[in-house]
Amino acid sequence: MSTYSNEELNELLGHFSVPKTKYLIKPLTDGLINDTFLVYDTTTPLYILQRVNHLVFTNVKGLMNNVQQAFKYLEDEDYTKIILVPPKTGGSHYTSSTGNHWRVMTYLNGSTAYNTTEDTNIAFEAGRIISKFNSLLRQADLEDYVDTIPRFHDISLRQDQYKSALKTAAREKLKIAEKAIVFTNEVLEKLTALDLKNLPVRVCHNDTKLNNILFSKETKKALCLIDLDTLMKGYFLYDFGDAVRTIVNTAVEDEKDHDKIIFDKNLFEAFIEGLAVNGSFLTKAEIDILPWGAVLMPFLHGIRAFTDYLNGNVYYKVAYENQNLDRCLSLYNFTQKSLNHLDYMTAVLNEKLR
Ligand code: GN1
Ligand code: MG
Repeated sequence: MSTYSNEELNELLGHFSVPKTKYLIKPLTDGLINDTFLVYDTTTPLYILQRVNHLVFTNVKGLMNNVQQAFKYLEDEDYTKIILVPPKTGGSHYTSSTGNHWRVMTYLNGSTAYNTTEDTNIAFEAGRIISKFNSLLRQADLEDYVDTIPRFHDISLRQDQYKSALKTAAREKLKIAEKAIVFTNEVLEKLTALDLKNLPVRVCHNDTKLNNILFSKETKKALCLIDLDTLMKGYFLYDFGDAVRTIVNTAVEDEKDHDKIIFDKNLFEAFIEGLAVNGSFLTKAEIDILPWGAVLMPFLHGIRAFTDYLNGNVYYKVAYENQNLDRCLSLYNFTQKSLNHLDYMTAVLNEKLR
């Protein structure tokens, strides 16, 4: 993350409609793309200040349009609202003299997020809030949403990017990643054969990992989804798969000890029961393909991390040289576990979601 002093951050925050005082501003380091800070009024966290990475999100205006459009529908007694704090000059974000785009949101005090869980109540709550989110957005008009990252979850695009990275990668990297290359080719064959054309296009979150869900610290109820940057048109199986890969897998995304990577059936079933609370919006064709979402999404993130490893870590933030390879291998391990559980997932979905 780029480094900013407390003074610089306070100066940036001063461009927004917030009470004038000196805030304490601390970085949050979970995201891999944007720079995120938590703003405290000495001890109470009040706002999130964020720099949108415009190298990844080249259409910041479109992105902010999508977020604002969606906020109109994300109103419900079972869904906690987050408010975008406008800049003093109007609009949705502030562009600094260096060309960086900043935004401010209210922070939900008493909320928390989890990278992984072993708690079936959390898995249930995650399912409930994701289906609430998707069902609230059914009212949205697809035409109002901009494709800010075209073909974001398109496996053919990720395949092409991977193939070009292979061509330029250093030979020793190819040697280290030999097994991963074999697995990539095997799974690509299956996933590029999937026919998604008949699925309904919806406004999706497109990054529904567990740590993008806020929970109440006190009641452990899910409050809402955060990080709406990739909110755009998509298929529900994307949101489903991202949730499964982070809720049903009890290990973190870059876990090196693959013995810790488990497809936990209790968590899966609890998650589906949560989905079923608002689940009637799904069509038969969507339910039928959902198990493949749990294969597609860990694989897709795996191949993207792999590609970035081959390219020399130009996209994701990394804490050490081979972190993208570790992400890839861990995500591929879970992909295999989802492949082994396809029939099981179909049986649970048929029992609980129809
Ligand atoms: C990125 O920065 P973050 O964590 O919100 C990525 C997602 C991946 C995620 C991996 C725009 O999201 O697709 O799921 O890393 N976002 C983008 O954890 O590439
Ligand atoms: Mg994200």
